[in-house]
Amino acid sequence: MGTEPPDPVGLEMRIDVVSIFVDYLAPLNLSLVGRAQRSGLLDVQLHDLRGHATDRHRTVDDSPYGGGPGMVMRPDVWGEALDSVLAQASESPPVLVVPTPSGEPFTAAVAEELAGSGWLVFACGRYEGIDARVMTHYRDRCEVREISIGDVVLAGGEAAVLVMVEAIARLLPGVLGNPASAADDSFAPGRAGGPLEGPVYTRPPVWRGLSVPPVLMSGDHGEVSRWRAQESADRSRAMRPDLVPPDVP
Ligand code: 6GU
Repeated sequence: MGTEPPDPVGLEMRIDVVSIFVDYLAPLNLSLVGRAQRSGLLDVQLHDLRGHATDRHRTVDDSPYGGGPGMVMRPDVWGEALDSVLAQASESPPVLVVPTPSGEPFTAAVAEELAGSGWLVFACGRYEGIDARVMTHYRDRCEVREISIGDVVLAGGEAAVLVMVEAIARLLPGVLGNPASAADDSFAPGRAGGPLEGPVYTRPPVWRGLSVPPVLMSGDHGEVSRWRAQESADRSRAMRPDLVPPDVP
């Protein structure tokens, strides 16, 4: 009763994450991404970078050539770690994703591109970043994407990996219970009205003196669609004028 194994489904994607704080990635076992793993659609493997350090103190960083503040992650340690992940080879090499505030912006289009790859390897930097020769070297062996999740600086790539993996996993076939719920999301391709989703309401019909807009209870689907498109356009203009094409008279 309620203990039957889930229906067998095919593996859609493998994700490896290399980090010095693998515990930071524990939330990948929760919610949508955790469910995708348990149902066999997604295989996530975490790897401790320090396991590839060679000295007694398991050092992963050193001071920057040319001077300056902070520390840089050593290429030799990263090389050992990534070689061991890449050695678990499938037919085609992975896309190596390096989260960094100096990367290309993470967008819905980038998430879709990455969702089309069967194997992603995330290399989480900390401190001032990873020695640039690591990215140069692996560009000869696989596709490398240096990606930023926004114009803000995080302490390391782990929180960015949580963001990217959740955005990518929900695009994989079978991961969302109701695929229609992705179709009218903000930033979904080809959305009508405007790029941002408007307000949503549920019961009760009056809460603390506030009513649900009557059009939503009218039963007139055409009116509801027009109202939602208008709300979406108004919200987009207010919140993200950069996304709204200028009015052509
Ligand atoms: Cl992907 N990593 C770090 N460390 N900081 C960031 C970022 C990524 N995106 C924005 N800030």
